Amino acid sequence: MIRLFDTHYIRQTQELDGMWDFCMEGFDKPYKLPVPGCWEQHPDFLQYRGKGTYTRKVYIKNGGNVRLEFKGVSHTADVYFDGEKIAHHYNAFTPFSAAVKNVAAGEHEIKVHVDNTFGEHSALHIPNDYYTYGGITRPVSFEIVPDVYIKNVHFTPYMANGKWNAMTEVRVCNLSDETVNAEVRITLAGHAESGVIQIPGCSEVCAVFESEFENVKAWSHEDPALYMLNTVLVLNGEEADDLIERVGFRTVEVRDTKIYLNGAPIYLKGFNRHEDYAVDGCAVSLQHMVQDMDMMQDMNVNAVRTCHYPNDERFLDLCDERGIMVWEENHARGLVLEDMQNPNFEKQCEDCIREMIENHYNHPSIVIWGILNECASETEEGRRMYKKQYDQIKSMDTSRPTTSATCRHFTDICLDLPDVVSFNMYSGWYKDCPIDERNDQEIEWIKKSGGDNKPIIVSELGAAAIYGYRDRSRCKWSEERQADLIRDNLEVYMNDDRITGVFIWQFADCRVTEEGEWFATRARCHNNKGVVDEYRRPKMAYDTVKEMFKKYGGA
Ligand code: ADA
Repeated sequence: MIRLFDTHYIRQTQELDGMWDFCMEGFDKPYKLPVPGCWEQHPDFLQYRGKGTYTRKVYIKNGGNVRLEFKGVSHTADVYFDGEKIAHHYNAFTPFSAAVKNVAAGEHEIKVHVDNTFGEHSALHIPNDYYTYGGITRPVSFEIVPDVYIKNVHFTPYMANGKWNAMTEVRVCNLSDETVNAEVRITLAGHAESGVIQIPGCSEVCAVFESEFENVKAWSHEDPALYMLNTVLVLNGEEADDLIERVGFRTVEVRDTKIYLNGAPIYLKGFNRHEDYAVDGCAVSLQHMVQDMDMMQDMNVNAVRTCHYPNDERFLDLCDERGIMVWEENHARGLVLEDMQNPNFEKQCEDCIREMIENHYNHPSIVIWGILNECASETEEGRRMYKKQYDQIKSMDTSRPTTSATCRHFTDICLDLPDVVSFNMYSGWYKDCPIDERNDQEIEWIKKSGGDNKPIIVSELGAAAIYGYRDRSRCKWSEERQADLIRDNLEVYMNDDRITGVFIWQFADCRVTEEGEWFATRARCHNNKGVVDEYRRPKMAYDTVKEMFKKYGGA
């Protein structure tokens, strides 16, 4: 399943989930592996960091233009169609597509060379406190599109004269050499509009609709109202293509020290959640996504942070449906200046931000875009790159605020750049210090260092515990200590009106790489700060969070 709703009624589309042929580079032993999936789930590839090739056949009944969309390949893909290279993509966490014109009816071959190796070619997937898996790890769709088809639709809601309005941008792509006239029709909640556009050969044109809507409800945490936005492309009087999006009417603004949703101040309370599950790797199944969501909602969250990369759209669809507000961020974790000076870094970040916003723009649940978790924001060169990425986000989307989670305490020189200032703080775990005093120091420094009069989020707080390790001494690594530290931290942060949100690190234990100077010191080669373990078995802190999020922070 690609999304939690049908995205086409007219366009021919087929999902390529299932068993693909696989072979590891340099070996001709044939395997069959599931897609989506990680090769690490197979006993022969538990720790395999290398290259492999996935292959499958597809049958086309009538000829046409083929469009392949990969929602995620970890971490680099080279895609071949009948032996011709049609796509190259870096980054496991963003989708990419490729079109092949005038394909004949009959059987065809798709081959995907996948690479999850580390090295200079990979500036973002590096040895880290999460695992870079290998495989076609998110769903794949196969479509037949007309010469002129709908590339994407972006919906930007806003309030005007007390009524919900929206700008709808429909990007249409013309694969043919000829100029084509097309009619674009949009319908939402009984409202219908249409317009005619002319698309020159081999180009794209954007049709823009400005609409006022009657009888629609706002999207909110308490009442996440969603609407289907149907876009149809009419060519020569025939309905030739369509795209269905699901949207919500809501606005997000930053005013002074608060974040406002639909004009009301919000307090974000939730978890940092890695896409990692014991038996799935990063190819988290829908069932396990739903289980994660059910457990987080059982703990009374209203938000989630997609640490540290764009998430699977099915999870974002779940957040839309459940009213869970999302901090989605580009792919980066803990990169020092030397890492950011990798010659591939800036392009790989730029591509990730563009693909994240282009593909996830319509999710009402996404209320903030984040960048560069704990990267080199204490350096002038780092500042240049932070500013470049914030500017890129604003050039694509002015409807959402920006932020970045810093750990450059007292040295960060980028706090003036984002709309919201966020900091990661592990008082009581990495530093035995009074939580409230350390919090006061941090906020006073933030206010003097460019972050004055901005909303502040504690983007990480937490402690580790080994599941099942109970100790009446409440010593470090016991479940008791983790519960105590999370309680003590939340007591401070959720009772400080200078703070507008908290994200606990982290929802579930996750696998980390054995490579890297210190990750190997992680017990079990896992980051053990989850309030549930990688099998989603709750630790004592689960009930602590459930109680604290019920007690504080509003609905
Ligand atoms: C950092 C980082 C997280 C995780 C955490 C920890 O704040 O942002 O990804 O590594 O520390 O567990 O230490």
